[in-house]
Amino acid sequence: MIPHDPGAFTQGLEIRCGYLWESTGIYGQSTFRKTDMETGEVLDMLRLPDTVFAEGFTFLDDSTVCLLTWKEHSAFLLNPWTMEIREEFYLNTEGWGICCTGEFLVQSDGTSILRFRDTGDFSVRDSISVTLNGNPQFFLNELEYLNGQILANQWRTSRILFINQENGHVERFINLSSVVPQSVGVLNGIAAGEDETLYCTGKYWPITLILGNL
Ligand SMILES: [Ca+2]
Repeated sequence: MIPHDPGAFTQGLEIRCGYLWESTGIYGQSTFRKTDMETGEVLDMLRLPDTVFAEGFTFLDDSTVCLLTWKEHSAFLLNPWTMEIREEFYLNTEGWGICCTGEFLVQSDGTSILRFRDTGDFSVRDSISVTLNGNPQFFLNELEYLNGQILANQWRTSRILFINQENGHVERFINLSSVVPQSVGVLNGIAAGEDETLYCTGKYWPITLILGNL
């Protein structure tokens, strides 16, 4: 495990270019952060406008981040190296989590639906309903894309779902309840390293867990 800012209301987590990147929420406190992969130290930070509640984010390429907002129904494009906002655009849905398959952006909105958006104009190209044994899985939150599957942590649970991107079926899930720190917020934040090692953290957690290859 590695240290994590216990004041961070974590909304998104991703590994890119040797750094662990994070977004945090709450009106007036929302940030996008570059952190050290071994120490968890915050190396650089963008403070977002007080009027937005930041949610998940993903990299479109090494120098472009797409970061969602919650009820503002908008998203920002950021430069993670200069911490500058390039553009804001509107999505017409709540933003919860987001990941990139390379071909599409995949976005959750707190329901059981995942939308596949064009990486150029962000229009909705497709959507899937996520089910486990035929039952819709609600409150899909932070996302990660790994080996053709979409990983989602489910709000208010300690579960990470492994979702088939073609049909929305949950092919398996892991329950982290035995390793989640006590007396802190919910699990939120899944990141995969280049060697496919999974990391996860949560809202106000003092640590980021290194889960390994699962
Ligand atoms: Ca992620």
